[in-house]
Amino acid sequence: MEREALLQAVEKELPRSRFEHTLRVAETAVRLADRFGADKEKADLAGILHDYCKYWPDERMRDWILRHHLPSDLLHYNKELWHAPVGAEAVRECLGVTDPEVLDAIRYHTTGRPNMTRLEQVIFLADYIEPGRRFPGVDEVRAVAESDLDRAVLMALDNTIRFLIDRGQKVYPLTLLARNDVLERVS
Ligand code: DGI
Ligand code: FE
Ligand code: FE
Ligand code: FE
Repeated sequence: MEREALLQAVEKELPRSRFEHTLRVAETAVRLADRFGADKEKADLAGILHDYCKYWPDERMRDWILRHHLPSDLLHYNKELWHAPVGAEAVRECLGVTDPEVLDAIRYHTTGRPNMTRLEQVIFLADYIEPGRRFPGVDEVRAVAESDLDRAVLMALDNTIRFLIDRGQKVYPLTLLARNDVLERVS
């Protein structure tokens, strides 16, 4: 599918505000890719597609996790995590996207993981800092993202983990592993 057709397919799945978030993530991801040496075309594609399943009903996502043998431990964690791995499967099956780097960037855009590729970091960070985001602390992450990809990813992970702890919520183990890993790598 061409970019324009993919955009139309995504637009059909999302409310207007979420579609606009998607466009801002793609734009931000291309800028970050340019800055930190990731593939700009893949960053654009992964940005466009990353939230493809965000508005699928929980039951439909649960069904995909089971039928497609996605990690079933996800079912015991926040439902907000499901749209990322399900999204990777869905854009492959429904939209014919085959690039494994793009699919992994979608798959890990919410949790992160240890040893993230540059493209995965770029999508993870673009989703966090796109100009529509208003989290506490996001401006500090935006400033660091001007020059240090690992450190900006670490700050985003720290903020998210703190946010979850403050609300008494579970943290998915992969997010903790991602944080430990990037902590070791920051300069
Ligand atoms: O889909 P978006 O709203 O654009 O952003 P996302 O895919 O990063 O977000 C989902 C939310 O998931 C994020 O605000 C925090 C929440 N969440 C719940 N449990 C976890 C988690 N995020 C991470 N990284 N790890 C968790 O265990
Ligand atoms: Fe998301
Ligand atoms: Fe299948
Ligand atoms: Fe998003």
